[in-house]
Amino acid sequence: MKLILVGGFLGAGKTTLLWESAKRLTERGRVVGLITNDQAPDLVDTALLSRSGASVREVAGSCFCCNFEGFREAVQSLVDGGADCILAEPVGSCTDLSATIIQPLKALFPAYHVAPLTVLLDPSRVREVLQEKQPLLHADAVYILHMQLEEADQIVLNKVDTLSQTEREEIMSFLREDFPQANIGAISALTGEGVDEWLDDILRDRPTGTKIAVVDYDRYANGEAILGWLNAVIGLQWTEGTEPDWEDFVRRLLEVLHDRLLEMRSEVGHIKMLLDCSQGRITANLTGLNDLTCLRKEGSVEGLTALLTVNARVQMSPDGIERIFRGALNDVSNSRATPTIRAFHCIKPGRPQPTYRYDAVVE
Ligand SMILES: Nc1nc2c(ncn2[C@@H]2O[C@H](COP(=O)(O)OP(=O)(O)OP(=O)(O)O)[C@@H](O)[C@H]2O)c(=O)[nH]1
Ligand SMILES: [Mg+2]
Repeated sequence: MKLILVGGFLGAGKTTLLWESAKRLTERGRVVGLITNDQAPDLVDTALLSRSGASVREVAGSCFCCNFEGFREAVQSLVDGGADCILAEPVGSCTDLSATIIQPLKALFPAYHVAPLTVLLDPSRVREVLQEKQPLLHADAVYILHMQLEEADQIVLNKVDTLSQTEREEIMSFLREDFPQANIGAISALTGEGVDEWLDDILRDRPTGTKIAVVDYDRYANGEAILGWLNAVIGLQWTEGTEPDWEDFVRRLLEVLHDRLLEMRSEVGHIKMLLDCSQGRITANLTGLNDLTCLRKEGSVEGLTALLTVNARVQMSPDGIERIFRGALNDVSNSRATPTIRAFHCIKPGRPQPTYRYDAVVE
C-alpha cells in the first residue's frame, strides 16, 4: 500500500490533482482511496471527489496532524476496503507535516509505505507572495506557505498551462535555488500535463520526510487565525413561473462576494462553490483576490431545486465573512430563489496542537 500526501497552500490544486491521479491510477489497475481534510464539516472537496469512483474518507473538524488517530483510522479503513494506493489532501493552511505525520507514520506504522511529501504551488502565489514586497496575504500566512516548501521532498509547480515556457523556467530556477532539499517538478493537474511523470516518480521507493522544518508555532497559529473559514450548505428553490438559471445565480454570488472583498482589500485563500441539481452540477472557484473567478458546468442544471455547498477561506474575521456571505446570498437570491440554510459553520482555526511532533528524521 502506498500513501501519498499532497500538501500545498489553499487553492494550489490539490483536489484537482487527487481527482486526476485517481483516474490514472485506476486505469493502471490500482485500487485508489482518497482522504480529504478540513477544520469544519461539509466539504466541497469530499462531494467532488466522491464522484471520482474512488472510495473517499473525510477527516473534518481538525487537521490531520492534530487528529493523527482520525487520519490513521481513515487510512486503515481504506486499506480494509482494499485500497492499495491512497492519496490524502491536508488542509491548505497546514504545515509541519514531515514532523507530525510522516515521521510518526514511519516510526509507528511501517506497513504504510509513505511516498515523498509533495507540495503543490500555484504560480500566482509565487508572483504575489514569494517575489513581491507587499503581498496582500498576511506575513504569517506567507510564512506557512514558506514552511510548506521548506519541508517538501517534492515541490510541484502546478497550473503550468497558465504560464509561458519562460515564466515556467524562471519560477523553477527560483525554486531550485531557494529550496535545494526538494525535487522540483511541474504539472497541470487540470490538463493532465506531467501528472503521469509525477505519479511514476512518487511511486518509486524513495525516502520521504527527509527534512523537518523549524516551525515557529506562534507564527503558524497566527497565519491560520487571520483566515476566516465559512462552510455552508444551502437548499435553493427557484421561484415558480420563471426559467431557472443556476449558472447565473452561482456566477453572481461569487462575483458579489468578490466585489465586496475587493472593496475591503481582503485577500482570498480559496472560495469554492458546488451547486448540485438532479441532473448536473456547477463548480465555481476563486483562489485569490486579484484572480478571475472560474466556473464549470456539467450536465443539465435545470431543476427548480438545487443544493449549494460553499467553502470560503478569506483573510478576515469569521463574523466578517459571515456578514458578507449572508448579504451576498440575500442580494443574489432576491426575487429569483429562496435559500434555506441547512448547515452553517463560521470559524477561525484554533492553534495547531499536533498529536505527535518528531524533531528528528526517522530513517
Ligand atoms: N489553470 C489551471 N487551474 C487549475 C489547475 N489545477 C487546479 N486548478 C484550479 O484551481 C482551483 C483550485 O483547485 P483545487 O484543486 O480545488 O485546489 P485545492 O488545493 O484543493 O484547494 P483547497 O482545498 O481549498 O486548499 C480550481 O478552480 C481548479 O480548477 C491547473 O493545473 N491549471
Ligand atoms: Mg482541496
